[in-house]
Amino acid sequence: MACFLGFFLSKETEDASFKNLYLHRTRGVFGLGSAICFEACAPENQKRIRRYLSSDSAHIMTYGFMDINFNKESSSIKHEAGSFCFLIPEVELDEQEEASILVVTLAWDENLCWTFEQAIQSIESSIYQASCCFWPDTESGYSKCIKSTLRNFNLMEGQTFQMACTDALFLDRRDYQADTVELRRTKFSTQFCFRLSPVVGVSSNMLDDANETSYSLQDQANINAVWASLIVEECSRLGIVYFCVAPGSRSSPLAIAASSHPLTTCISCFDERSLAFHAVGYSKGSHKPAVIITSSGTAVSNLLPAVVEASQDFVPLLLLTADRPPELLDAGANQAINQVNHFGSFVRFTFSLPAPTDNIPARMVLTTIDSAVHWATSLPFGPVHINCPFREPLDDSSDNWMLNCLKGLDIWMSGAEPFTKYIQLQNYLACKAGACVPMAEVLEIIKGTDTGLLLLGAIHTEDEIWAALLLAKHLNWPVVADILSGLRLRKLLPSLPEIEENVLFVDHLDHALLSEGVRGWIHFDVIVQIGSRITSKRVSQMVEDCFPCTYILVDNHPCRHDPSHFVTHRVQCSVRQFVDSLMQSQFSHRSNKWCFYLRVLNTMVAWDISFQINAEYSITEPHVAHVITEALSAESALFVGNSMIIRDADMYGRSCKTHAQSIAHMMLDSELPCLSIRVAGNRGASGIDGLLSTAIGFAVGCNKQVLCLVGDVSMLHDTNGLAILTQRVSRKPMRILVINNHGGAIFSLLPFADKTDPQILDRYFYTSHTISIQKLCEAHSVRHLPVKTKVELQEALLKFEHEKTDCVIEVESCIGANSTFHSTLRKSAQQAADHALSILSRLPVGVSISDGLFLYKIHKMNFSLYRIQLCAPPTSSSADHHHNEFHREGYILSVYLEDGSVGYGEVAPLEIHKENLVDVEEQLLFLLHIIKGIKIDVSLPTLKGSFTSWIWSNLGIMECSIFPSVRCGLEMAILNAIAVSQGSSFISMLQPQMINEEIYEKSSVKICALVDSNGTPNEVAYIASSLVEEGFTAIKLKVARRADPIQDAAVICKVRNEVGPCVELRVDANRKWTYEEAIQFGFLVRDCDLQYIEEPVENVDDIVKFCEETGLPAALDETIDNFQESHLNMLAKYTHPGIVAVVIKPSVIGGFEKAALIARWAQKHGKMAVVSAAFESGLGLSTYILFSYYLEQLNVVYTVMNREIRPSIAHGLGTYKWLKQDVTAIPLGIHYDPCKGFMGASVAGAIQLLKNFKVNNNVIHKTFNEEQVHRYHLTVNSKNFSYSIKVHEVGQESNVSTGTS
Ligand SMILES: Cc1ncc(C[n+]2csc(CCOP(=O)(O)OP(=O)(O)O)c2C)c(N)n1
Repeated sequence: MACFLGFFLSKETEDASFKNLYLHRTRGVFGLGSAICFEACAPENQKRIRRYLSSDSAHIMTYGFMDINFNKESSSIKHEAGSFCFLIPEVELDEQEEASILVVTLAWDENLCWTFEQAIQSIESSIYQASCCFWPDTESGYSKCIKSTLRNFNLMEGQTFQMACTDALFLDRRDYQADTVELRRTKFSTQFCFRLSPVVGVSSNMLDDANETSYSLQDQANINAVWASLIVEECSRLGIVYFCVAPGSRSSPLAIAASSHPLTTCISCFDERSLAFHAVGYSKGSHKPAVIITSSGTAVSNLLPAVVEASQDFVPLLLLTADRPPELLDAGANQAINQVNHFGSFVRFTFSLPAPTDNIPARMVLTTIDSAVHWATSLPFGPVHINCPFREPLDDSSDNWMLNCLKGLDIWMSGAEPFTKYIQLQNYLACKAGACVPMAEVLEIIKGTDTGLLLLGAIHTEDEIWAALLLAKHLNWPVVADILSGLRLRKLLPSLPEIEENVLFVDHLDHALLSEGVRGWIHFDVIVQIGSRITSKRVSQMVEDCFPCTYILVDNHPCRHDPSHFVTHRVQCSVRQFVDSLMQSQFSHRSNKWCFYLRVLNTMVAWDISFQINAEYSITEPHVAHVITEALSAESALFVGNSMIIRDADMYGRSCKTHAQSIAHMMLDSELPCLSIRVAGNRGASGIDGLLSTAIGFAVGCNKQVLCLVGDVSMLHDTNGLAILTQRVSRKPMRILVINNHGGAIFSLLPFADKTDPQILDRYFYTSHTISIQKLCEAHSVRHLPVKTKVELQEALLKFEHEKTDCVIEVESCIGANSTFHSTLRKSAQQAADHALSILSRLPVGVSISDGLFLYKIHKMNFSLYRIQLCAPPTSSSADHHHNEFHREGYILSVYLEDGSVGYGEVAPLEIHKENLVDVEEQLLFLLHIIKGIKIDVSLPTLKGSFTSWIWSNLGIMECSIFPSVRCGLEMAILNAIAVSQGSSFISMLQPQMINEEIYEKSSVKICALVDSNGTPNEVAYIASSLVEEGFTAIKLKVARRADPIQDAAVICKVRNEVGPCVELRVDANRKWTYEEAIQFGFLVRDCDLQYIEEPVENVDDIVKFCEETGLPAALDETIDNFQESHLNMLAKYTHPGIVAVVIKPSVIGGFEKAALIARWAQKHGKMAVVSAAFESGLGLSTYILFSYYLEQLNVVYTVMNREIRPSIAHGLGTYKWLKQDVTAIPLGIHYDPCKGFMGASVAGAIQLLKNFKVNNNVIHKTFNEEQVHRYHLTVNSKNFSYSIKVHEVGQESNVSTGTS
């Protein structure tokens, strides 16, 4: 019984080849070893066979051939009728559609030579062999690949074989005559190989050429072919199977050998430069060298750019350049140049072979390859060059050669190993865990670090990415992850929230460093950098600025990567080795405060970047970088081109949440959760050449769905990459996203751009063009999708994520707009960083944040129901105007901090709110109990998503569950409480960088009067003119309350007549008109110079149409109250210049944070952000006055940024006139401001009111304090399960209400 047998049957009906098997892309049966071998020999064999087959082995299959006689001694097979050779494999792997079945069969017979022990050993070796075949990356596994068997066939000439299979019992029952045994031709027997001994095998059309069933060195027609096939075979034995073949005649022996080898995958391109970059990409993706075969002459020179990139980025490559033999060099022969040492210092090894001859032992060819590959794959990895001269004949015409040049190759030929194996003992073993002195020193430094930074540069494998993450967690240092680290564009896993919680990624350090304050403040005493390259110049500059500090650089290559010459410790090892050596030590976590500061800084800059990008209606280049993570899954990898896109991705890329899915969804979805995204780029020499080709190679090498981002000039530089794209060699489909700004936009951001003649810039820097990328794609039959909007981009990325074809997505952009937007982003981020710094610098002295990141604790909260008298019913009310008593009800919240400070807030829903007083009371009662003991951190007043996340993470309330008026009141109370605690004011909380009591003293907020418009035109006009006399310069009139718009128009015309042209007149239709009515009104008041018409039409989709048709300005009000999804997404519909204002009622839209977001959007788009009250008391109004003032200050920033003049805006706080009574005795300071010339609310007055706020107990009807709460766990045990409910029992004994949480 022999144990070397092996076979493979492919089930592929289309495109089956042995290569597919090797690349794990085929289904089939794979067998190794023979548990039992059936041969037509002595009859006693049959008896023996029976012993192994019992009735329950009916499903065991046997595989083999009829009519062959296999002679083990001579290792040969003969055709012989009636003979056969069948086997039951020891290890059989059946790759089905959905499942893999592994069968192991053990058979032995003590009476024969096949003992139990031998059988076990044989099985072990078969399993080992199988694992090597299927996972060829395992140690030396590749060389054992069964494919090598194909190389050593020794078949009878001209004989064809048909492989068959049957179940073992069937074979056993019959006498083995071909005509009587009913053998099944295996349904997939068209492709098979069967190895009978180390040197004998049978195969069908596994080879590329279906007719070719055998191959041996002796068969080679001439010595060129012998050497070429030795080179290719040795490469394949070394695991190098990806060949990039450029056309040419001199290289034909190599091209033929590579393309006819069963193991190799070949790809070709007429352009050697693109092809070589493709090889670089493959090597980057697979971490194995690709081979490039070229003809002689400039074909070789064209490899240089890729060789330079490979050399600089430590990418292994093998260049096989065909050459003329020496006698044709320097003699005027065609296409002959000096190719020796052609790549100078950019290759790690170079050797010029002699022209093939049988005078030299062929072993020399093998040792040359072994040596070259050793150099390529030893540190520092890089390209190697073997120059290969060939004499004619270059085809496979026969030319005698002496077999004895193969002397010494017998063992090599009968095995599958490379000729020379290089063995390296890893020196790091000796240096583990501080055993070596320098590493001990590094450990000591890290242990003593106060403020450390972990800088992650380019990291190339998933394992190393995980190791880096582990290190970040272990050190608890802030992390700055470069775009090439794989951890910059993270996917946040709901199942692993602790990663983002425990590791502080300072993703936006680059933009935070735009602030001079931050640059002066930031300092690290130890920096550990993993991986050599850092994309951000500002981060690199910061590292320099930290000097003197300890700067430890870890990378496995030995080269100096220290352009600023600051590295103090250079650790040469892999990331894993470094992390392993550090994991055994414990480090104290001293820099809590430092981390907290950086977290606040990063969050604020991140918020601003996101805001600017999301609030921009049109698609921008930073937007592409910002959303790209959403288009990447566990199956994907990213290839980033050079110039702007890599910088944009590094600056504006962000992590994104993987969608929370239902269990059922998760089970059906094949997508695995992932955290990191592998990212590659050509940063060795940062060329814009060959990027497309590299990306395609990377896709082949890493076997992932690659998304490639490139600029248009880069794409045009490498359009021949499209020719490579159309050859789909065993890779997943790619998405290529080209940002077409019609030139090299990066130059517009350089300092000289402003000072250079635009024509010169255009021609010699941007190289502006109008080349159609679409037509280029068409020419190459590549799918093309143009993208002009954000939505189109999202759809295009999604659409092609699941399609099987490659595609080019072209995003339209423009150099000028891109440059302006980048500048806006930088300014805005810088302000955000300054803002963060001013918050942090105002932390009270002596505040301890060692127990976390919190400064205040809420001691308790209570709330009181107030009822105050109004002079008239609110304009929103349907109350009877003839009544003479009108009231307003609401709640005053009091939030007490542990230090005794109290802050007040108002919750007072009206008819315009969705919630009413009863709903609010219920929610406040709930809050009363859960808010006790909750901590508040200093970043809460930033109003940049801080409240939303605080409410969710501390109170456990989802954003959509808290009533808008409650949230508004809560924010008001908390901000006021912090202000009291800090001895400052609500306004200083929002803009700590601007605290200046003197300025507040002089400042006032312009107030717009509100007129209900009841009465005749004359009556209304009279009211309006009395308001003007009082000092008001802005009046809002309610309209759409009369029988038809003509009457409303008459009132407005009359008012305008009466108040004169200088008063700002606004009208508010509250969506009460049909489109036709609104148009009718609009035309009638065309000449009244209205500042805007608020919500003129009932159908909000008609508002833009209204502006266009009437040419009148409109404002949004109810529209923003009703937003369901992201505010910025919804607002994107209203960027039309006809919409000139947004009226923001904080209590209706859900608080100041949302109000600030909408106001910022409005200001960014040049619209007025008008704060409006909803008939709140003096408490709410004073907070709104300060909030309006805050928005005015933000507006000034835009005014400065855009060099435009924006007049101050009158805010909708005229409702104060309705207050006959108030919740406080302190009066609101609203009066005519003679300096400004308008009716204004004093900022200092509002500050004072809030500071000295005391509730007027006369208007309080009921106060709600914390009731007795009885907390306990209720455990419920049922038959099959048990659960526990946390119960909070609230209330009196007699009136128990129960809630669960
Ligand atoms: C081979 C090479 N030539 C020239 C350069 C200089 N260079 C850097 S960026 C750039 C323009 C790239 O334009 P594009 O690909 O459209 O990207 P964008 O600048 O628009 O982001 C050039 C010419 C380079 N890096 N590499």
